[in-house]
Amino acid sequence: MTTKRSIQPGVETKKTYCRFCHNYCAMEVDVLDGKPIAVRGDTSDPVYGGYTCIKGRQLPQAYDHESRITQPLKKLADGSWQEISSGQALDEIAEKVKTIIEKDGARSIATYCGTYSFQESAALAVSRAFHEGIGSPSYYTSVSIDQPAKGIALSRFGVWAGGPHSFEGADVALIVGCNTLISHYTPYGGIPPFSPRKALNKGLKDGIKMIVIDPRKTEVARKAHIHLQARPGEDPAVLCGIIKVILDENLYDAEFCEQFVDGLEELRDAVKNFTPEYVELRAGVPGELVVEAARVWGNGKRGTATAGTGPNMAPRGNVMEHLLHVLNTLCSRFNKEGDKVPNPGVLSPMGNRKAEVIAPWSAFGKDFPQSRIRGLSECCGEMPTAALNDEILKPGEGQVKVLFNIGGNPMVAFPNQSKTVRAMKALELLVCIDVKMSATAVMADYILPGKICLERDDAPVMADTWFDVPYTHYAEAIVEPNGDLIEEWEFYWEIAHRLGIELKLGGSILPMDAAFGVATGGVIPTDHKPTKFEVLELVTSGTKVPLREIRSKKGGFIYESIDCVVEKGDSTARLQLTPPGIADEIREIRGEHLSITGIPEKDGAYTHLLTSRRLNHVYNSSGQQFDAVKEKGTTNHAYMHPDDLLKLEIDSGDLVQISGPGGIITAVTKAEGTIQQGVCSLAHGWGFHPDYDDNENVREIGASSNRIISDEAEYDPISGMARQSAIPVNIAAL
Ligand SMILES: Nc1nc2c(c(=O)[nH]1)N[C@H]1C(S)=C(S)[C@@H](COP(=O)(O)OP(=O)(O)OC[C@H]3O[C@@H](n4cnc5c(=O)[nH]c(N)nc54)[C@H](O)[C@@H]3O)O[C@H]1N2
Ligand SMILES: Nc1nc2c(c(=O)[nH]1)N[C@H]1C(S)=C(S)[C@@H](COP(=O)(O)OP(=O)(O)OC[C@H]3O[C@@H](n4cnc5c(=O)[nH]c(N)nc54)[C@H](O)[C@@H]3O)O[C@H]1N2
Ligand code: SF4
Ligand SMILES: [Mo]
Repeated sequence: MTTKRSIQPGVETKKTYCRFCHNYCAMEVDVLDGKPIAVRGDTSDPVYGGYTCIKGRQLPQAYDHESRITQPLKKLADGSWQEISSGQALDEIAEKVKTIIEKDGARSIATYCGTYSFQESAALAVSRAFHEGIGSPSYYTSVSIDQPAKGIALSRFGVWAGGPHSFEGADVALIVGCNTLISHYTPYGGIPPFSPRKALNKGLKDGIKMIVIDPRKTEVARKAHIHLQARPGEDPAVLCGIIKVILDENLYDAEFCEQFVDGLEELRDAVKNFTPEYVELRAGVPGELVVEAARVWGNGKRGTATAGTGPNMAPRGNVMEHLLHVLNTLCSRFNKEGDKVPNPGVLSPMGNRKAEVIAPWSAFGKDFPQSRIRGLSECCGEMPTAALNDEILKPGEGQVKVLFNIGGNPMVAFPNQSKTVRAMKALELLVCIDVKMSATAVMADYILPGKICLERDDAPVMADTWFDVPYTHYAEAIVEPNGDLIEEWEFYWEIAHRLGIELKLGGSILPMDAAFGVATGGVIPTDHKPTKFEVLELVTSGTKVPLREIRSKKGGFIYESIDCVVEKGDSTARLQLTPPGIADEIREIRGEHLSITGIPEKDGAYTHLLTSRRLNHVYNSSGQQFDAVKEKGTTNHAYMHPDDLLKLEIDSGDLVQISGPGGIITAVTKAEGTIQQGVCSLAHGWGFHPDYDDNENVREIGASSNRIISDEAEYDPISGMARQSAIPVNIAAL
């Protein structure tokens, strides 16, 4: 894995990939005396071609930044921290866990896997195995406060086993509230995020027409042929309007629908009153532009409709995601029999892709472990994170007493910050694996310092089928660990070992994973500690290329020999355009009372709708401590239209008070001419902890949007997710 360079005596250049975010850019790192001294994109990588961003370039600073925790910390009775060894910390934690399981049952032990559990490639599989092993359903991840609607919609709709069209080769793309150029996030078929500007420009050059729905003229929207600058939260209405045109003008694939689809007539009836005039009134976009969007979409041959976080976090995310499946299905934007599947996955098990439907499956409801809160249940294999605070606070059988917070930051990520404070305080044991003293770690009983990516082995398990070619990359640890550190999977192994619990990796959780994702199999040895490589071999069991072979390559590699063509199908299952409840929900949306300006009356009086967004230089609450990032800004601005600032008689940069259903924050405004009037766009993950900051130092630390979001005022009935975007708020000058 090592190539010598003569830049400085003793410096070795090693290949790896960045895991600051989920984009996994291939990198070269100069290492001196076991420490990283410089990073740059690996220009020889066949997928990334040298691409990096400002966040990843901070990895050498992240390695020994003054904010980094390098020794396990235990909180003493007087609130001070004591440095202890990881062995002692694990012994004490295991002892406490054992006592609490005996006293309160296994359900009292909960895990919350935050974003960095997704970057450590064995964390999810092993933490899940731990919960299976002790018999605790209290397993939570950030997915249920991100886009739980994606899993819910698939489970109700069914899946086309041949897979969706890719961006490459498409002539049309419909992108709803997803800003890949900044977030490097893209759902199947969206803009490839690996070097996103290059991929987008290539697509445009090849003739792709993009339709973007976003209340902001985002970096992606600026490249669109049609930008529908719809009012936040009104995506279901816009999508129903588009579907109505597709159906009315016969722009759909009737033959495909006849063969593989149920519910066409009921759908037609449900959307019949979403006329262009109605959509214009309701969503604030010209009706003729909606018709044009429908025609551009419907007349295309290849391309996928996808959505990002914004519309998923607004109300009715489940319907919104469902309507995207409807659009893709009506126009049969799928790989058909004989088509090549660009990437069936390298770390995923062998298996054929067929031109057939995987039937809908049950993913939530009465047959699953029940939440004790708001009538919710486990959903798509995990409990609803928006209800975790209440599971901690509500006494009685099943009350959560212990929380392992793995690479997450509930204090700024969970809705209703004041409730999160109470919940974290109520725990008998809070363990955080983190790299810095986060707003949540400050409340922990134990902080175990995690490794940064350069210090550990990983394979891009999560991204396996995201690449648009059969690409993968095994990254070995390339620097010495800077302290007494622990990996996320290792934490669970160490506790399981001390409790004598067997860690059995399960199969795929959803049929969707079996079709598109990675399987896990085997038993992790409990009596002796396996290496990370051995664990990853188990996590990727059945992989198309042996992990050992992948490890032996230098850097990322495309496995050209993996060739997958969609075979003839034999299943009789059908995709469901209107599974139970969907048509009624669409009619319910149409039945909502609107004011004369088109705004639904149910939200009452408010001055603005607050929307979520991402910022280039930080990753949620990560990165704010680095010098180069601070130069980009030390606050998360409240972006507003200049005319809105004028109405408040303030200038860009002045402070405002934003009051929402869950509380009040102060924020620093910034004028953005291309944002819709009446919208305020604010990134989450900023601010700190109400016991330590009081909205005063917002220019230095930013403002927490979750301080004003309520988990109870409005939430999704299936996932429990709070209204995290398109939130009615009142904004006043300070
Ligand atoms: N209002 C509102 N709420 C939201 C959202 C929103 O848009 N608006 N977005 C939601 C979404 S999409 C998500 S994914 C969640 C995010 O929810 P979380 O994952 O809970 O939040 P993060 O801020 O990403 O927390 C990451 C934590 O990991 C730590 N960390 C950084 N590097 C490492 C490392 O190498 N190892 C380890 N172990 N830890 C590390 C950081 O210091 C930080 O404390 O928030 C959700 N909440
Ligand atoms: N640089 C950077 N990258 C990140 C992150 C980060 O913090 N910084 N966070 C990571 C995480 S956890 C995730 S989940 C992904 C998310 O990735 P994306 O989903 O691409 O996130 P955003 O860039 O916020 O794009 C969401 C868009 O939705 C729009 N929007 C808000 N409300 C609505 C609405 O009601 N309707 C419509 N149509 N649009 C709406 C916003 O204006 C915004 O442009 O990004 C990841 N990548
Ligand atoms: S986009 Fe940036 S942070 Fe994400 S993996 Fe690439 S370099 Fe790292
Ligand atoms: Mo996320």
